[in-house]
Amino acid sequence: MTTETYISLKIAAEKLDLHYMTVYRYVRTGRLPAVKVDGEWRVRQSDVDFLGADGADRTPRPREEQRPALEERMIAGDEAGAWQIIELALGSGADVEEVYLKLLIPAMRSIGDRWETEDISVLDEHQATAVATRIVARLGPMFRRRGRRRGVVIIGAPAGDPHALAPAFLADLLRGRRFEVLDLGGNTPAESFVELASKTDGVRAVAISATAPDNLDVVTETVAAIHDACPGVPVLVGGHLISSREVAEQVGADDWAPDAEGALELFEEILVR
Ligand code: B12
Repeated sequence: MTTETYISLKIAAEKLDLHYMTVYRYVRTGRLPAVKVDGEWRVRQSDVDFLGADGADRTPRPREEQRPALEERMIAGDEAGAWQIIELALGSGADVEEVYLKLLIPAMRSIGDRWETEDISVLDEHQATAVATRIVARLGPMFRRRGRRRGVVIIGAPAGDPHALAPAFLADLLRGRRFEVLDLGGNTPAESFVELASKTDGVRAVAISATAPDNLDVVTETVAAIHDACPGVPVLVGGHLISSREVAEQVGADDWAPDAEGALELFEEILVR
C-alpha cells in the first residue's frame, strides 16, 4: 500500500517555481486538489509532480475534475471564484454546452443531494443558486448561434414551482442548437403558456420543466390547457418531478426526457417527426 504525501502550498510553490498566490489560485480553481489540515491547505505531492511535469504548458486537469471546486465556490457564494473555474474550463477548450452538461448542471444536482442528506444547509443551497443564476446570465449569450432558426420552443416551470434555473439551463442548451426559445421562468400560470403558444408563429413544442414535489396535478392541468388551446403542438415534460415515462404519461404529456442530454436528443427528434 502506498501512502500519499501531503505538502504545504509554500513548499508546492517552491517545487513548481511559482508564486505562493499562483498555487493558491490553482487550489481555488480546482486545478490542484487540496485539503485543509489544522486550518492550512495541503496538496498531494503526486499532484504537484503531475503539474510540474507538464513544464511550461501546465495543461489544466480534465474538466469534470473541476466540478467539486466549482461546487465549493458556489456554496461559498463566491461568484468571482466560480467564474474563474468556468473561464479555466472555457480556456482549456470546453465549449459552453460542455460547461453546462459537465460542470454546472451536475454541480446543481449534487448540491441538491447534499442538501437532502444535510451535508450542506439551506443557506449554502441558496448561495449556490444565486451564484448559478449569475453564471447562467453571463454564459447565456455565448450560446447564440448564427444561421436559420429551427423553430420556436416555449419553456417554463408550472405554477407553484419556483425552480427557474432548470428551464433556463435547457433554454440555453436549445438556443445553442439554433432553436428560438421563449423562457417563461418559474411559477408560470397555465394561462400564460397558453397565451404565448396561441399568439406565436412556428411553435414546435411547449416544454414544461417540473421540479417541485407534490405538483403533478398542476402539471396535468397545464398540459391539458395547452393541448386544448393548441392542438397539434407537442407538450413535453421533464425535470426532477417527472421521474419516469409513466409519470410523463400520467400527466398527459406527448413525450419526456430524463436529463439534459436526453432532452437535447428529444428536441432534435421533434424536428424530424
Ligand atoms: C436550486 C434549487 C432550488 C431553488 C430554486 C431556485 C431557482 N431559481 O431555480 C430554491 C431554493 C427556490 C428551491 C426550492 C425548493 N426546492 Co429545490 N432544488 C434546487 C436544486 C438544488 C437545483 C435545481 C436545479 O437547478 N437543477 C438542475 C437542473 C438542471 O436539473 P434538472 O432539474 O434535473 O433538469 C434537467 C433535466 O431534468 C432536464 N429537464 C428539465 N426540465 C425539462 C423539461 C423538458 C420538457 C425536458 C425534456 C427535460 C427537462 O433538463 C434539465 C437540464 O436543463 C435541486 C436539486 C436537483 N437535483 O436538481 C433541488 C430540488 C429540486 N428541490 C427540492 C425541494 C424539495 C425544494 C423545496 C420544496 C424545499 C422546501 N421544502 O421548501 C422548495 C420548493 C418550494 C415549492 N414552492 O415547491 C427537491 C425536489 C424533490 C422532489 N421533486 O421530489 C430537490 C431535488 C432537492 C432534493 N434532492 O431533495 N430549490
